[in-house]
Amino acid sequence: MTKIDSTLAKTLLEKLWEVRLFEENTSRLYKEGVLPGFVHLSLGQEACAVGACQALQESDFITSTHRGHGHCIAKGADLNRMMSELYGKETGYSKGRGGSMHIADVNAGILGANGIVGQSTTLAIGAALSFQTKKLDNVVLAFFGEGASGSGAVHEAMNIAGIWKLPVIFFCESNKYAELSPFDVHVPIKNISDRSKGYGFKGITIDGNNLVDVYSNVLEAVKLARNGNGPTLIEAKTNRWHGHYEGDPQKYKPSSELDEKNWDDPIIKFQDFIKKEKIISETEIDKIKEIVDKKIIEAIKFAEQSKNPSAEILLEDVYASDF
Ligand SMILES: Cc1ncc(C[n+]2csc(CCOP(=O)(O)OP(=O)(O)O)c2C)c(N)n1
Repeated sequence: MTKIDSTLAKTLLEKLWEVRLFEENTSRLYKEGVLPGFVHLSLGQEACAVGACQALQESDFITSTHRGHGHCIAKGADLNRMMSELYGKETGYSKGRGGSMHIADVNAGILGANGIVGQSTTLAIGAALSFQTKKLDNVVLAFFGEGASGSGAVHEAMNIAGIWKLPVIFFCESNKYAELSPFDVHVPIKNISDRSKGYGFKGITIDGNNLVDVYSNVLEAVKLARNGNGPTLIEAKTNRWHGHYEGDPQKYKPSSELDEKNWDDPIIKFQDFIKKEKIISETEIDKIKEIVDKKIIEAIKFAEQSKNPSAEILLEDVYASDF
């Protein structure tokens, strides 16, 4: 098993809490009517984002989805600019014009959240082809959902990636539902990972709520890709605790899944592991959460105090206009 030392454990736990607390606060602010637009939260899926991104280097890229806060945070996006974007403020990643699904930071290797389901994989193979052509050893990890996996775009991306042995990791967050449709309504097989056989590369299904499993399996896939051995499809079985979007009444879920007592919490799982293995002390574990709590409060303050975009800049960054 991959060794988790105390420095790594602290980093991982801090990231897990950053994702959790950023999104819990987003949920609250959305309910309070503070945040405009639409938000899709990944609460319950934190181990996927954090484990996968930790296995990458800073110069590697990710492509993300409509449920992308966790991916962006885990890959190193700035919490203040992210929160500002959600508030629609001019200090946000897209100057407040895009909101939750328009967070990108190329310097941090984040090629963007993406509202077009499935297209994270096509963007990823483009970036991977560029790395391969330039003979760079960087890799690209594409996050997508099991719903996206049924789209033509994902099939085409995997097919080309298999033929050209592109340095890409296809990371499917298999969270049981695509919008309101349960897995078995739109997927005719038990595991999405079985599809990799059709593209000529390795596929594996893992416990997406187990951070150590996610991290070690992505490390393995990254090693293959970096060494010119092509893609891996990793299907991480996980749970989306909230609705498809905030405000979704979730009538399609059985009541047992809505009961918090039954939630398989990836953070508790990881903390239990750290305690059992005596990697860091309980006091340190508690301190990490307190530190992150303050960071999120700071990010909210930063967003609140930032300016709304002025009307004068309405036509800036617009590529086509009649004016
Ligand atoms: C090309 C495209 N088709 C349909 C939609 C509408 N849509 C938004 S999210 C979603 C389901 C995505 O499910 P999945 O890929 O499993 O991701 P999850 O929401 O579970 O994270 C759909 C169909 C879209 N945004 N883009």
